[in-house]
Amino acid sequence: MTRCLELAKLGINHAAPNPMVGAVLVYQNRIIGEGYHQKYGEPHAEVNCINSVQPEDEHLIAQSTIYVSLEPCAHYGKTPPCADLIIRKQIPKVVVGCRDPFESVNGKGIEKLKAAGIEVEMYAYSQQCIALNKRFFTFHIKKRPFVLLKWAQSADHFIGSNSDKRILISNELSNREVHKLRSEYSAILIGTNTALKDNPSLTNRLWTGKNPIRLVIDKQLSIPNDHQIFNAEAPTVVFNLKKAATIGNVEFVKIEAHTSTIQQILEYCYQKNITSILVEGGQKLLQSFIDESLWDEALVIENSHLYIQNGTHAPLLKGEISQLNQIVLENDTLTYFKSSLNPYLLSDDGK
Ligand code: AOF
Ligand code: ZN
Repeated sequence: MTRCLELAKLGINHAAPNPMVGAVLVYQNRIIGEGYHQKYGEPHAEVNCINSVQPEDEHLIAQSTIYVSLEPCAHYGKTPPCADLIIRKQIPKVVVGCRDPFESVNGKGIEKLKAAGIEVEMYAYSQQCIALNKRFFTFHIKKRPFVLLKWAQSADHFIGSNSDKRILISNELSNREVHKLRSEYSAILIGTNTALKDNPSLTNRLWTGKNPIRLVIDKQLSIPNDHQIFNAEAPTVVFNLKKAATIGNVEFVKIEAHTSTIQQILEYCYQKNITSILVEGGQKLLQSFIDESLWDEALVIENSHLYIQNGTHAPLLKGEISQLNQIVLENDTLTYFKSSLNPYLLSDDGK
């Protein structure tokens, strides 16, 4: 199963909105096949695993055990059910990493295998498998995307100064870490003031992999057309009070004035199969996610040498939180916090 998880992680940049899944076929303590879910819409881990078996080993499949980090699927989606494939190949035993929370599967894969007389063993350390797919699990169980809040603060806990001059708080190494996150998350969200003040492009330039979809709140449509967020490098969604339209790579989504803006954004993401979002500011937007208890993890980057003394205070995490891990990169300390309101992420494994 450890090998399954290693394989699964290779799908980090392309599997979403699907989960990362790995599979290993074992005949008498020898691995005769391995595979993982490489890309959304393409074959599942079990298919790639079984297809990888060398012709001279094919006769062993019906005497092997298949390990899969997620319950084999039971539904016809973009691909046919993996449970059917396992039954057809007459694999006598399946070790399942964890149950699939997706409504069309959710135990039905396991039932199907058992009904066909296959021995199904549930992996003892299923939390490791769940943690790997924390975004996918949160999306299906909470019916909203996984939310990571991120900000950089000075040693005295300010995220910006009072002057118009932009102060660089984080350093090159921690910026790279953020770009890695941008490659892993499906979307990135900012508020109006951040867009106007910083004119960010929100693309991933310092890491391999894709750009996230850019989400911006601009209720009065005050962000100029030539701002970087509208460049052609990634799709952009503008949540506003005035119009619904699609112009090139920019979609304008009309929201209601009297309902929570972030609830409406999360609902939009759920409908569009956007399983995770990275919230990069500003202070008001981050604080509203905290106040509405709609966050899963927070990444706080603190520059230990910088004192701003006067400016915008960093958001304040409240409620039940715990520290996940900490990385020190030159002057910056990156601390990941976890909201204990997400019961599906009980373990810190797989981080
Ligand atoms: C598996 N093995 O490797 C993966 C599974 O649209 P489809 O056909 O690709 O189905 C997507 C769903 O299948 C996804 O939401 C999840 O429930 C499951 N993913 N299942 O047996 C795999 N990636
Ligand atoms: Zn499948």
